Amino acid sequence: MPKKAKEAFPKIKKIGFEGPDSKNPLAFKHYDENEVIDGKSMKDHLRFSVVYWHTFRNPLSDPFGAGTALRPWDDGTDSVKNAQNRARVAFEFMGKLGAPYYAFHDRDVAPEGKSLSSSNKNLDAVAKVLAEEQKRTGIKLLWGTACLFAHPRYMHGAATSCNADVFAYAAAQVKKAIEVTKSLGGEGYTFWGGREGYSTLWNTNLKREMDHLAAFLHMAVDHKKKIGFKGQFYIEPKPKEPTKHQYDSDAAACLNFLRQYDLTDHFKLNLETNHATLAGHTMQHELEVASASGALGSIDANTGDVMLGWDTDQFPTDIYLTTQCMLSILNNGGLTTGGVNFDAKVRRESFEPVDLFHAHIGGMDAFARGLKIAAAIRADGRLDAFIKNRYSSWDEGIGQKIEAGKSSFKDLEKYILKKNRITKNESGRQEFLENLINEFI
Ligand code: XUL
Ligand code: CO
Repeated sequence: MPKKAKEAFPKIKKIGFEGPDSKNPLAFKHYDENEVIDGKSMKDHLRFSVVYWHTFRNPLSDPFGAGTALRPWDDGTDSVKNAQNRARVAFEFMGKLGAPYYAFHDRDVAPEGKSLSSSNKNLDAVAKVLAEEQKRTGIKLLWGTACLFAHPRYMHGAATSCNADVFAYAAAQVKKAIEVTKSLGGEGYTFWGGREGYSTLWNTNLKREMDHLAAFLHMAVDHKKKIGFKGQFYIEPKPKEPTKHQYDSDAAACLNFLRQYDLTDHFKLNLETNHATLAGHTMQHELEVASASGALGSIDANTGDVMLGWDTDQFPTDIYLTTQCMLSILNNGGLTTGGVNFDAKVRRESFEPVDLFHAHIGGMDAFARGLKIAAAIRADGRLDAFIKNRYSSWDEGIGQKIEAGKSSFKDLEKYILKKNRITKNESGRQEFLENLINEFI
């Protein structure tokens, strides 16, 4: 029988849907998990997920000061017992919130031991509680991952370390993390290249490091097959932080890497808003790039701050952003194995436990609105019809011939010399379309 823990949030009941007129900060105004949009419930469209590392492990420190987070259930030790208790608290939180999924790094849920085998033992001991709590609540694991960046051994990277022993250690750690993810019924496994990059090229053999990263991922694919893990593998792009340049810098770089090393069949992308911004892209750009290659897998939902240039990992509240995300996702056929995973943390000043609820409720409502708006834009059809018409010269005549691969420079020269004018060149109507989108927001 799973142990019933003392409630960590005794004053907070299950968060319910109260509709847009509600003034209750502990209620959803827009996310009604049962509301059906385009034939699917909101719950199934959005597949919300809570991240263990920020929500339960982030002390809310910054480079200038200590952590401020008040977490009364935490006894302040790095013991397995404390980790097990925290796991039960996490499930109380997720259950009350109504999030169907969660995600974790091995070292968030269980403490690092003095040796790899004691770390593995700690992980097994906490995974046992995670399994019990998953069973009790019905909450599922969206994806697992390994923390290959916090311990000093990974100072030069993990799979791209200059030291082969570190590569071996990382491989063993990932092997275990995939096995634990499988045992918990995880629907995916994410590779974010924590320190897979460089701080200076003066000391770096870039080609050799990229080859090693590919070898590492091939071994992960082999192990996945060997143990029969059916979850989806994801790569999560990020251009910098902690290193100056991360090899998985953006969606296009990841796709190129996967193609170069013959890994495209085994990976999809897990795209994160604030990582897109750091790369100088919009999230919409990253989603469209991934989608164009059939590689849009999952999203880490957060946002940066326009005035700050680093990875602030804030909860997303901007309806334009969530609309863009959901439009790309719906156009891509929805999230299948992936989810909307809140890789976000409350501000250092928001140190009370209730702030964790406010933050997630806000993010879930913002995505619910984005979903409804995106579905309405699609049902309206004007945006789609505009784009279709914009490319209509490709649906007939010379355009059709080019797309079919049946023309050459010589043919095209002949064609245009004869025609000697260009037809169907119309306005891009950006302002008109921006106004159209605003009709729905
Ligand atoms: C770091 C980041 C990670 C990954 C998982 O910026 O986003 O938390 O999502 O390793
Ligand atoms: Co992330």
